[in-house]
Parts: sequence; C-alpha cells; structure tokens
Amino acid sequence: MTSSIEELIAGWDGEGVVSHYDAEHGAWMFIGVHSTRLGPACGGTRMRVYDTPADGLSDAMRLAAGMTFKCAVAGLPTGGGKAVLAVPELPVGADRQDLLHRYGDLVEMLRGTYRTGPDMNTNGPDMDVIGERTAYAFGRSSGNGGRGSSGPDTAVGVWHGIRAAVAHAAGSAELTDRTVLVQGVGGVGGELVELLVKDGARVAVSDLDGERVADLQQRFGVMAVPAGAVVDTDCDVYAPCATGAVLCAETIPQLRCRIVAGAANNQLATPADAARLRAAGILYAPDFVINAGGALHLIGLELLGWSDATLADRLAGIGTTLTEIFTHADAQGTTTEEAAEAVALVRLDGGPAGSRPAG
Ligand code: PPY
Repeated sequence: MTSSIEELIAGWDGEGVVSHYDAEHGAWMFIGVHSTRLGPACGGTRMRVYDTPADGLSDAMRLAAGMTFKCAVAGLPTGGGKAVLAVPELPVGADRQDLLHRYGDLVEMLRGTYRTGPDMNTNGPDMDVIGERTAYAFGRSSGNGGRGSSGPDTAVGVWHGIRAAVAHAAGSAELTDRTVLVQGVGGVGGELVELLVKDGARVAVSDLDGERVADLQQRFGVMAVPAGAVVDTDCDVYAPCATGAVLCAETIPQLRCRIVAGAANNQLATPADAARLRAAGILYAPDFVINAGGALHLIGLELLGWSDATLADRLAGIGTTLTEIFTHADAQGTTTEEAAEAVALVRLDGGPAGSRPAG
C-alpha cells in the first residue's frame, strides 16, 4: 500500500521536505526536516533502492521524526531530520562521487537547518565527499575535520542499555551467565558482541553474512544462530542490530526472551507492537533511546566540542535514562515506548533548549 507523495506530505507533522530529482542518475533526493524546535535538524543520509520514490520519501519522514525523539530524549540541543537518496542502483566510483557532490550542494542550500551524517549504505568516506560541498556533514574522517565512525560508541550506548534492562528485569546488571542474542553483526553489532563477551555474557550471533559470523566465532567463541531461528531462540536479551520492523504481530508471540534491547532503528512494525511486547511480559528498550550513542558521538564531539570523558558520561546516561523510563512505565502502567515518548514531549513542549529532559 503506497501513498502518493502529496498524501505523504499532507499527512506529515514535520516542518518541511526538500526534494530534488537528479536526472543524470535517475535519483530522488529527499531531506525531511521534522523539527528544529530544539536546534538544527540532525540525522543521517540513507542511500537505498526503493520500489517507488514515495517509499523513499516515507522512509525519510518516518526516520526524521524518530531523530526528533532521539535527540530530545538524549538531551541534545538538536532537532530531527533524515535524508534519503533513492537510487536506481547503489552507485560506485565517479558516479557515486558526482551524486554525493550534488547532494552536498542541496544540504548546503539549507545553510545548516539540516545537518547530515552516515546512515544505511553511506559511510565516513561518503561524508568526506559530501563535505567537499558543505560544512554540514558529521562523521568525516579525522583528516577532514571529523571524528570518524560512530559505530563503536553506538555499541557502547547499547551495552549500557542492556545492562540497565537486565538490572530492571532481574535485579542486577551483572551479565555473567546471561545469554544475549545479537542479530546483525556489522559495524555496531560486531562491536557490541565484543563488549558483551568482555562483560562475561554468553553471546549468540546471527547474520546473513556468514563471514562475519565465522570471524566472531573464531575470535570470541560465540554461538551462531541461523537467520530463520532468531525469533524463537531462548535467550535473556534479544538485541536486534540490523533491519527494522522485526517486532510485529507474527514474531512477538514466538519470542523466548525477557528483554528486547538492540541498536536497530524502528524495531516496532506498528505502534501496537509495544503493547504486544508488554502483554507478553517482555521488557522493551525503545530503539530511539538505546541507540542514541551514534548521535551523541557525532553531535557531541563535532558540534558541541565534548571531551571523550563527557561523551563517555553521556553514553552511560543512556542506561540511566532507560532505568527512569522502565520505572515510569511500571508506575503508570504504560508501555516503555509511551514512557519514552512522554520524556521526549516534555522536553519538546516545555523544556528549555540545551537542558536534559526531566526524568
Ligand atoms: C541516527 O542515530 O539514526 C543518525 O542518523 C545519526 C546521526 C546523528 C546526527 C547527525 C547525523 C547522523
């Protein structure tokens, strides 16, 4: 069911969308500026092949709204945005550089209202190329004034979040003898595996890329779970770190975990899935809270001039914030997703820009 571009724009609660069609590459560029209430709209640029341009626009809008909540809950003085480059196929070489240059011109046109960074299928070297046309690209290499990949710090934030969730559900943050299943072991999931193993957890991994799994098995002796068996594998913590929409009416009844806490964006297929998890007795760490480590890294280090020590404190704060959200949800009888949204709304509607959200 695809909505038209007009329907999507008419139905969106964001501030605006910038669209551009790049005829040479047959690529659509969409920048969704969801909110600048707390500061410039920040969020990565996703490059993907979509069935229709409207699907790309819809993705940009949905993800931009998620960034507004993510930044607000993390206490960042920034708003939410996201961009999509909807390409007929993923470009490489000079074609890619050319497309990214023209995209950089579009970002520059917004004069800092929207500030970008890496996302699905874009990386640090891409930000270097975009950065040749605009100052508003986070995540460039250090030689180009950036602070490198945010993947490892995203993983540190998720690790703090997992400890907080385990403490809330089981009374102690101790991970020894707890089983954590990490689905997707790329840039973030792979780093998370390492942190969990060092912390004494029993770790199981799953990834469509067998080489990644074999590498982690060899380095850390982790267990491998076939992709088709992830959902009904017995574990204490299920950590989705790959694609979104893994929690839905079909998968939730099959889950055999106590906690869902992972790095993927948009893990719930629909808002009703938060209630399904709650009814199943599963503690869910809202994705836009637990995966804020990447935004803290990019915005904290590059825009706010934080020291490494401040960043480390703020990454640990993800655990504290989650504990507050879990406690609030228990007290109010709501889902953790609703409790997290309430924290974001307090800050967006009432909190002075630059302050941390009230618990
Ligand atoms: C995300 O966390 O989903 C992002 O998109 C990270 C990000 C944060 C700030 C600027 C660019 C990318």
